[in-house]
Amino acid sequence: MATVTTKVVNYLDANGISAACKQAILPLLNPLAVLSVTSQTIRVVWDYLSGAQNSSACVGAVATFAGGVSYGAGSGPYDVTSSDFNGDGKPDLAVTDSGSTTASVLLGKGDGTFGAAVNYGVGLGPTGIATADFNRDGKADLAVANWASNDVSILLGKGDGTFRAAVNYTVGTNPLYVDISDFNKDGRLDLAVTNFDSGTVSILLGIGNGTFQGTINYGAGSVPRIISIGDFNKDGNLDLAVVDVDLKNVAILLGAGDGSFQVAGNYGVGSAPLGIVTDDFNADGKADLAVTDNGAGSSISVLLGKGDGTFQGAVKYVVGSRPCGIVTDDFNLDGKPDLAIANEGPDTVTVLLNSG
Ligand SMILES: [Ca+2]
Ligand SMILES: [Ca+2]
Ligand SMILES: [Ca+2]
Ligand SMILES: [Ca+2]
Repeated sequence: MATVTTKVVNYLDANGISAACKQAILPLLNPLAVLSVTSQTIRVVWDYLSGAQNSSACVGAVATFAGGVSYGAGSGPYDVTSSDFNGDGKPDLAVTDSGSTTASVLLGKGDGTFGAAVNYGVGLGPTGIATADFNRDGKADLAVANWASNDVSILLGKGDGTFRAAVNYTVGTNPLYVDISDFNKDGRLDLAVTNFDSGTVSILLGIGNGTFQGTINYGAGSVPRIISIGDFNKDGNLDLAVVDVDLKNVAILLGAGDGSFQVAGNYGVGSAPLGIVTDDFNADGKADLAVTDNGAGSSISVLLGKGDGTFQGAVKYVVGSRPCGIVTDDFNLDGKPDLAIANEGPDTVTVLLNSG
């Protein structure tokens, strides 16, 4: 990212947005965008990007994020993921209710609106949530990290928008975030979970039928928060970049390709790192990282990868105050990955267009 253009856009009416920013998500995904999760509601916008045919139209579309709609979820909605749970071709939402023991599913109507939430039992104080097809039946399933019960709930989708009863797997202390990939390259999806208060990442290898092998924990610093997955040393094995809010760095855990990981470096990224994404921002074929600093700096750090699992020092870009969630996508359709950052202070989104 040699140079960037900053475009700050106000979104929604600012009520309660900052509460939502604590989760490092801002999936500006087609065909809907989930902007935030407040104390009792989630807010979504529909996709203003689809149909944009040129860069100026598309950037203008980003600036029209003003049309937020709120939907009731459960108690203390924390994180959200999206998939087509009932197979009607329209994306749906699943939200963790951190103040209770449920995850809420809201079925999309395809016009940017959603039906009423249906709650499914999970563990205590659910935080992170992710979706994929764990049992390979073509129906989207859910994985939920449960902060207060120190486990992960797996809910297998029935394909009609409903889910089977949760099966729980013990992880570390206070799991916060869950992500999904095939770490041991057996074609079966696995889980990576950050354990906020045990300084570890739990890896659960999938068996492919919706169940998982026993949890294996890997040291990942002090207070791991969010994970971004990529192949940072270009060996064909997936690696982890783990944001540590206590050590104020990103830990790189290189994968051996068998589901095991080893810390291979740490990189300072500001005073209170929070959100992280990976992509090849400078088009050199090597995966890079972008990390928000939720502290006083009003900046994000971009770490350019060297392709061997190491990274150059952080280059900072000014955004709004207290940036939290970050996503990468090609917002102006020029083939280069851009960044969108939710700013907790002013309740804005900064879009950094990649001109590098
Ligand atoms: Ca499934
Ligand atoms: Ca696997
Ligand atoms: Ca690798
Ligand atoms: Ca790169």
